[in-house]
Parts: sequence; structure tokens; C-alpha cells
Amino acid sequence: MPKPKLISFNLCPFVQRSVITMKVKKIDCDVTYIDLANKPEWFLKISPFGKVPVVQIGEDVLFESAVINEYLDETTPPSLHPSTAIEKAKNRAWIEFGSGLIMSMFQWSIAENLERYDKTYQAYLDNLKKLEDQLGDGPYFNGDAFSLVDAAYAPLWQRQAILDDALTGNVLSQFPKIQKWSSHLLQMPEVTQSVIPHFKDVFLAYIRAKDGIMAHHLSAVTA
Ligand SMILES: N[C@@H](CCC(=O)N[C@@H](CS)C(=O)NCC(=O)O)C(=O)O
Repeated sequence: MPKPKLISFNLCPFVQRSVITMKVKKIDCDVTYIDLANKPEWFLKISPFGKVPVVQIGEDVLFESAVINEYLDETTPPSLHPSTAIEKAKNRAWIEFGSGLIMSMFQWSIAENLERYDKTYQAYLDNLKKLEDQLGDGPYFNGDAFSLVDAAYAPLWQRQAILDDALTGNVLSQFPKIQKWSSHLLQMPEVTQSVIPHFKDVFLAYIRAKDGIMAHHLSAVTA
């Protein structure tokens, strides 16, 4: 495989899924950061949805984090999928569920009024409960082996741990299995090294700049 070129935005959890997968698989890649508020023309030409991540492999362009990770998994063994078709299919479904959870958290973090803040928070918690109810003893999603599901959720847990800390909140502690799983993932160097330096500050500054209810809560606890 030619050296992949990853087009990234410094805070994007979906890009981070692919970065983690590449780190676990020891795939070397070049990263180009773009500003999503000011997308370059060359990016719009190659990205069908105008979204990151995009990975260029030679002349080919891949998009959608789950699809990129499947490609990386198929081309660089050993596989990070379970061996049976039924377990693989279930893993893919939970990866998709994780994409919805990432969007739920985002909606909550930028909610501009209290009604929307409460509604998005409750929707997020309800879905976390569904995930909690089907987790086993860990330490990874599938038990003993790290998989693409872990790569898909680690960015969410990293952001949630930062929010719990900054808001003196308790989201993760409401879900003991998720908490155990997330603590395990957040200790992995492939996860801690998958974000930009000072990620926490840049992430919190981004939420503050959105000026929603969460931004006001952040100001209240740091005042
Ligand atoms: N389903 C996509 C979601 C990617 C996505 O939403 N990326 C965001 C950044 S985190 C994006 O590029 N948004 C474009 C925009 O904000 O205009 C994936 O898994 O790759």
C-alpha cells in the first residue's frame, strides 16, 4: 500500500478513529490539517460530503471513518475484527451506533438553550444506557482483544472524560461498564497519542466559542 495521506481537522473524533487504527497497526501516514470553517478548494474537489476524514491512497480517495478503518484492517493484518461473520456484523452495527453517540454528544455540547440542552443530554444518556446493557466484562468491547469497535469509541470516551472533569460532571460514572472500558482505552498510548498537543484546552475552547449552555456551565465552574 502506498503511504496514506490523511486529511484531518484537529478536533474531529471521526478522524481520530482512523489515527488510532493506524497507530495500532503501525501504519505510517502523512497528515494534513484543514480548517473546516474555511475548506480549501482542493479538499472540496476530493471529499464528496465535504467532511473529514479523507484518506488518499495513491490516486484513490476514501471517505467515511468506518470504511477507511475497514480498508486499513483488510490491507494490514492481523485483523482487528472478530473472526465470524455474525460477530463482525454485530461489531459494525455498534460502530455505527457509536457514530450516532458522537453526534449526540456534539449536539448536547453546542445546545443553545436549556430545553435543547436537557433534551440532547437525555437522548445521549438513553443511548449510553443501551450500550452499557450489552457490554461484557471487558477490558475491550469484545473481551480480551482490541478491535475496530474500540478504535471507534475511544475518541468519544476521551471527550466525555474531559467534560466530566471540566464540568465536575458524572456521565461516565453512571455507567460502570462503560467507565471501566473507557479507562482501559484512555491509558493506551495509541489513544493518548492520537490527538494534537493540548487537545483538552483546544477542545474546551471550541465548546466555549460555541457559546451554548455547556459553555456557560464551563465558565461557571472555572470562574
Ligand atoms: N460519518 C462520517 C462523519 C465525519 C464528520 O462528520 N466529520 C466532520 C468533522 S468531525 C466534518 O467533516 N464536518 C464537515 C463540516 O463541518 O462542514 C465519518 O464517520 O467519517
